[in-house]
Amino acid sequence: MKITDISVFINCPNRNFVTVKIETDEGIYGLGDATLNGREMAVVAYVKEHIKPCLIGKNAHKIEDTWQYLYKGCYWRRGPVTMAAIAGIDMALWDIKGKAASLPVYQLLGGKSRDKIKVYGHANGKDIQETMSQLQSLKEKGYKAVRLQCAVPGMESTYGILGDKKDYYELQSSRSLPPEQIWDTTKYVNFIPKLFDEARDIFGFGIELLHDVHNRLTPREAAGFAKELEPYKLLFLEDPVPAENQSSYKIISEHTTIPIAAGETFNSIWDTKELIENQWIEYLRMAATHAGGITPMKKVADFAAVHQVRMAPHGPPDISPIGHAANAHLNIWAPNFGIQEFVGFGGDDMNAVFSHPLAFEDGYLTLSDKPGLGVDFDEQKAKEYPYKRAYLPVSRLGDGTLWDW
Ligand code: GCO
Ligand code: MG
Repeated sequence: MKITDISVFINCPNRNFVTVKIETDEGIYGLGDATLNGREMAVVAYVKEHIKPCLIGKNAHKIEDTWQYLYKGCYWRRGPVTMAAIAGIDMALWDIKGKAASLPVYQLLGGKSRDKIKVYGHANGKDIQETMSQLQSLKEKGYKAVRLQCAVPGMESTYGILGDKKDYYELQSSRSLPPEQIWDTTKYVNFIPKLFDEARDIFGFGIELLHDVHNRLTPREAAGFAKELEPYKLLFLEDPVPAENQSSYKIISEHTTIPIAAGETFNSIWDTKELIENQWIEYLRMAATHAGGITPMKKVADFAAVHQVRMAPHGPPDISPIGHAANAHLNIWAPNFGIQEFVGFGGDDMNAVFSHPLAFEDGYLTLSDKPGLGVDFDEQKAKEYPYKRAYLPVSRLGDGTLWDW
């Protein structure tokens, strides 16, 4: 089966998504997600200018060889732009292979290790009370696990609550350039334990709770913060510090028993090496869209399993339904799956453009048996939602110093 064409689409049905379509001489096509929030156009150019010409006429069944060719063959390995571009191609090739075999992708990975995928939702309030009422309504919807974020009193602005568009807290600035927000570590670390204290008081310990620090602490600040959160028995504390220096996590894990998660921005197995080999984390947040697709994620999951690290893929609204489907096939297969982040699918516009094989039921996602990834993309409808330049906010300290995100 030969690759005859590769197209790249960039559309904004609520969020910007980069979609890759590979066509073959047997009439089967495959779809992949190559979305890189805030840097979408770089990936579009990478696929169009540097990947497409090399793959036309190549054998669509050679997924591993194509992955190695794009990763090792170009000399410049790794990096989020490269790996999102490779992910788009890799997912589309798995989609094609599944359709050709009339099997869902998870069957090609080795079959099901579970019937359904446990997920966690998000409660993001402007104060503790609002966060508690969001937690209540997620619990009523069936969620068994919820991430709690809350605006910090006295901070001029903060991440973790609804943005001006009201549909997701980190949504792009309406001015189309990155908005700037002020960060204050002291106020944050003094406040968040109160949020969890209140949640356990009201809801008890029958629901799993999580929290995301978004890399804003130093290792020792994070260790102290994590220790303070221990009584509230979190499922995990995410990204307490940046992971470029992996041994920062040694300091944290030596001081606390709270399970730690990291990895949503990792794009290579090498980013995980020390964290996993030293068992400094309990959960790995890598997702197929930013890690080069399904081919490397299978290897990452197996490597993590050797060290009792479980998979908890990144599942934000800035991954398209195709990326969510790729994660779902990996999740239903991976023996060491832990939990999937899931904040719902972005409303009518997104659902008009993408169809997907997932359904939310009582705190779990189910995955249909459609061949391939089980997704589709309406190219005509997508034209109604042109790309909109959009960025995440940038953080600064009160004195103007640029801070971690
Ligand atoms: C998460 C992530 C998101 C990211 C976003 C950036 O845990 O879901 O941290 O909140 O900030 O996906 O593109
Ligand atoms: Mg995160």
